[in-house]
Parts: sequence; C-alpha cells; structure tokens
Amino acid sequence: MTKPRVLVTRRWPEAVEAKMAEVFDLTINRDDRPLGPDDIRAAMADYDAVLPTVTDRLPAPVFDLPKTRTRILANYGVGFAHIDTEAAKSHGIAVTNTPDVLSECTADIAMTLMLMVARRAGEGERELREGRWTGWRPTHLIGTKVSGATLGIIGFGRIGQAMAQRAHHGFGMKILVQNRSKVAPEILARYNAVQVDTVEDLLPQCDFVSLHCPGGAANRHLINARRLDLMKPTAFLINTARGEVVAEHALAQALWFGTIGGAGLDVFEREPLIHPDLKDADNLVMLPHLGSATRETREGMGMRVLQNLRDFFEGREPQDRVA
Ligand code: 8YV
Repeated sequence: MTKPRVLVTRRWPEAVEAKMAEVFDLTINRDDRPLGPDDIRAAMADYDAVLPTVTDRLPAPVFDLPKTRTRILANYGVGFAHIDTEAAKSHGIAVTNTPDVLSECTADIAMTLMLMVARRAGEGERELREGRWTGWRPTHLIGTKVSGATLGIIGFGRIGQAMAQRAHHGFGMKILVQNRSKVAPEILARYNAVQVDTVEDLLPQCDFVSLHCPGGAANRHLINARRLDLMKPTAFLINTARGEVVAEHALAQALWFGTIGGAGLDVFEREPLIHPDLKDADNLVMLPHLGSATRETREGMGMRVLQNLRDFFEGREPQDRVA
C-alpha cells in the first residue's frame, strides 16, 4: 500500500516528526513562518492529510477547490476555531484535534499567570533585572492573596476542570463555574464547585476569573467593556483560551483605569501582535502562547495526531474526530 501523503505545516518535536516519517510520506514546512491560506488551499490538492496548527487559517474559501485530495485535517492542538469545520464537512473532509494531553500544562500556565499577576512577580523581576531594587521594606510590591480566594471558571471542559483541581485542592480556592451546558453534579462535587447560569452572575462574585472556553465566533469578545465593569475593581482576569474571547482594547482601558485589578494573558487577538496599549500596563502579565509548551505535552500532541491519522487511514474512527 502506498503511504498517505501528509503535510505538517510547522516544525514539530523531532521525535514525533521521526515517528510520523516512518508511517507516512511526510512533508514538513521547515520555514519558520506559517503557510498562508493560499498555500494550504494548494496543498489540499496534493496531500491526503494536512496537519494544521493554531497559526494556520482555514476559512471556507480554502476548501473551494475543483478537486481536493485531502481527506483529513488533523489539527495539532485542542482549539480548532481556525478551521471552518462546516466547510470541511461539506467537502467530506474529517477534522480531528488533540484533547486531554495538554489540559494539565495549560492549567499550569493559567496558575502561573494567576500567581504572577496577583503576587506582582513580573514587576518584581523587572525591578531586579533593571537594578532598581533597594531592599526589603514592609510596603514593597504588595500583592493579593491567592489561597482561599474565589475563582470563577468560564468553560468547564477538561482544561477548566484541571484548573479547578489545582486551585481548589492546591490553593483552597472557592470555585464558581459558568458553562454553556449543565455540569454533572458529581463533577462539580470534585472541586466543591458551584455552577451559575450566566457570565453576569459569575463576574461580580470573583477575585479571579479564568477563561477556558473555546474561541471562534460564538465567544468572540465574551469579555467586553460591559462585563469587565461587572468585575470587582480588585479582581484579576486570566486568559489561556483564545485571544478573541477578550476585547483587548476594552481590557487595556480597564487595566489603565483600574476597573479591574490586573490580568494575565497567554493568548492575544492578533498573535503575534500585541495591542499597543497593553504593553505598558504594569498590572498585566503576558506570555507568548505557552499553554502547551512542554516537551512532554508537545510530544503527546504529536502522538495523538499520529494515532488519529493511523485510525483514519486504516479505516477506524479517529478518537478525536470533531467534524
Ligand atoms: C497549542 C493551544 O499549542 O491546543 C491549543 O488549542 O492553544 C495551544 O496550546 C496550539 O494551538 C498549537 O496548535
């Protein structure tokens, strides 16, 4: 049997690339820049599978080809709002993602941001590196206590639950949850969590709010100026989900005017561009989309893609099929 032709759109961990090359006729985009939608469209005429990441854009026109060879888009990542899954489906193309393997590391990064911004760790580190530290004093860089505070989690899937695990069992935090569907009582009970109906119900009650919902049109600007206004002026917003979930301009204003206490962001509306008004905010910690960036997780994501492809080409249903 001839090996399926597979295109990887970005460099992956070497161990996974090597494994993939054993099984497939593999092409890797070795350029450090992402492919454009036109390149991906052209590739879909030539490859049996295309393996995109969050830096690729696959809107409906990408699927508009006289003859498509691609039968599966096996996304390297859990979020797949950058792929028009309806268009894929209507062209008979399957889509898979990589859930589970990145939940823990993404929750770890959300905790990192929460601790860093509440305890002013970024400001402190900058002070040290710039030689501005004048020594211990009782009023220096006073932050906010995380342990025992109330955390609101918006989106209670795998990553939201991994966050609740850390925050409740590690830090004794009280957990409030807002989710588009009802969460099973036994799942809430694991974290002694309470589900509220709406984002409006959640925001005013929280000292920290962490976003774990999907991106895409449905959640675009879920956190906007009106909702930022509902947060306590001392509260912190953490986003490790998708940049578009937060209206960045409104957030910059809220940070500047003290509508909220601070924020921690791992994702941005126009990555890798950062809203210019965010750059100078001292009450903001920013990371360059590091959620899943550990050796273990990135390899795990690659192995999950490999398994999805194997299942698909060997006639089984891939376990992570989303369309
Ligand atoms: C991935 C992520 O590294 O999986 C996701 O949805 O946000 C990241 O952690 C990235 O998407 C790679 O595609």
